[in-house]
Amino acid sequence: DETALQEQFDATIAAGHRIEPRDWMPEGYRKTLIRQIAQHAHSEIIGMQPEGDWLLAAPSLRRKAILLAKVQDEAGHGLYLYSAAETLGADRADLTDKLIEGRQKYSSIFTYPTLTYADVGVIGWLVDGAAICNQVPLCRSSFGPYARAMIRVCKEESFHQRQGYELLMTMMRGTDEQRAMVQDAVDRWWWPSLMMFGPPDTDSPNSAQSMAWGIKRHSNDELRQRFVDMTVPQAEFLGVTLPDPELSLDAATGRYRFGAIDWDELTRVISGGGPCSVERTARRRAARDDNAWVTEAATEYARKHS
Ligand code: FAQ
Repeated sequence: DETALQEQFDATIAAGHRIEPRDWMPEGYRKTLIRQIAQHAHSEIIGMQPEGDWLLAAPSLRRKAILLAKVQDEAGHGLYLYSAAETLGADRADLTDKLIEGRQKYSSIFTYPTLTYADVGVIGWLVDGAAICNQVPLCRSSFGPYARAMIRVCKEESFHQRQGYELLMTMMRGTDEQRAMVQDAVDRWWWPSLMMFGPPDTDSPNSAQSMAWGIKRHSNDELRQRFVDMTVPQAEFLGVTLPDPELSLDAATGRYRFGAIDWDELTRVISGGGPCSVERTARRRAARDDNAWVTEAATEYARKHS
């Protein structure tokens, strides 16, 4: 009966073991996972757009090959994650509809425009850096398919982060104009990168339950702090200034203090008011509609051969 199943589920979570798709799980656990995994998948797919905008304007064949590989990796991550959501009973086409209709979210970070090629480097360094901080603990998430997907995704994210940093190092060794481009990109992406970790713990409605279920392993603020601690020395080595006059090392804790985040901006962006919000979903809608014939043909082919 239900009580025994619930007890078994609780014991599995308490022992740090994995919940697998065929196991009984509370409806709230299933719904929370579908919400988070779908949002994560949508972020990967929408996240192809800001960098994809530079594919035809990459400064060299080498940079183009690297960027093409990275954007393709993001498509792969999205498909991986949609598959994980399907193991919970979600339907992929339905998830895409929800994204396009604004009923499901994607990461706030991808509503910002990429103005110069330095933005490609800064996305790799800061955005993939933040993604790694957030996702490495998800490799230990209590839901098996999500945790396993994260292992591969994190390996590729590490490569993405390194390519971004290498691109920025190259630009910093270049002309004054190139160094100014890097600094300008850092100025624009720093605060939005901190917002990727979500609202502060005092204002994060899902965190407590998600942590009790072992879906999330650390709070939003804890991961944000780790990201700052990791990134400040990298900025110093690179030779850029992070746009926060309050950033300072707390000698007692060894952690960096940082200034106040504009939470109104995050709220605005999450509710569809980001600089490129309209453009991002319109493009995803066009891709779905223009390519519908491919899906239909593939489905019909599969039907005939089954
Ligand atoms: N943007 O109660 P919480 C990548 C929503 S990395 C948009 O704290 P939760 C790699 C949240 O969904 C980016 N929405 O929520 C890449 C909730 O709304 P709901 C993707 C946000 O879930 C790099 C509400 O606010 N990574 O794609 C954001 O416990 C380069 C209340 O918040 C992931 O998705 C935000 N920043 O914690 C690709 C990681 N923050 O649904 C291309 C997995 C919060 O109740 C290029 N996800 N919200 O209406 C997570 O770890 C969590 O879902 C959090 C949010 C930490 C994002």
